[in-house]
Amino acid sequence: MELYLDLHSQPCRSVFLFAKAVGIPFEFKLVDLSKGQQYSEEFGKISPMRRVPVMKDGSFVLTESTAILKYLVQKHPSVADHWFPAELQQRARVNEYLSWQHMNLRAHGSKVFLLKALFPVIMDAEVPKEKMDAAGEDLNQSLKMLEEKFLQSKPFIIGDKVSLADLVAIVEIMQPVGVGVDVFEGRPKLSAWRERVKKAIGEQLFDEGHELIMTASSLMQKMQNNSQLEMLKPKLRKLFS
Ligand SMILES: N[C@@H](CCC(=O)N[C@@H](CS)C(=O)NCC(=O)O)C(=O)O
Repeated sequence: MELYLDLHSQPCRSVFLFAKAVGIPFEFKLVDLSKGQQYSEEFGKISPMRRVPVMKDGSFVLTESTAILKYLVQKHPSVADHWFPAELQQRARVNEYLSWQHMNLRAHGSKVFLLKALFPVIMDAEVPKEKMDAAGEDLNQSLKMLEEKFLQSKPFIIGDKVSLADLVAIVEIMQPVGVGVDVFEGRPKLSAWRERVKKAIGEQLFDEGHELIMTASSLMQKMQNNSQLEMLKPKLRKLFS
């Protein structure tokens, strides 16, 4: 199996960490987003969506991180049940979180990240304060929902054990953290949950998966000197306007 990834990307990290944590072997195919490699002819043949992650299992190509995660669970019976429980209502809880996160925690965490990491390079200007404040407020609302609706007083989202829901949540949360927005400050419950998730994945593996994003400021420098950036500018300008 091949996984096309860039570990700056949250959905790529979820697939990478899951495969490694449960011992599914794969070939790591780097698609360097900072170099615009998603627009290469070669990658276009694999996925016309030009987004990562992509999984290639023989001739079967699959996009969308949550679809890939579920495919891996279902393909490998050795994967422990708690990751995506067979029991109807537990599985529904995982699916509930995965459905919610796209337009909420992912959207809001990504916005803060993109504003901090890319806005100044793309727009050649500082981020307007009201824009940053609004993005921060949205992210706070999502984090509040994660704590109050999804986690409540349980160790993990579905109860006593880690699942795909926790994994997908933590990789999104680490995105703003990578650009210096410490969302764990003043949130002891969320911090304790992060430590449990880290332990469940394996601390060394967790840090390996997050190494790039924790030095995301270098991404800005890399992109600044990159001619491919011109291709990305119109898309990002639209996002920021
Ligand atoms: N819903 C997709 C999102 C994939 C996605 O947005 N990937 C981003 C990186 S986080 C990407 O490849 N962006 C490249 C681009 O838009 O040019 C998933 O969960 O896999």
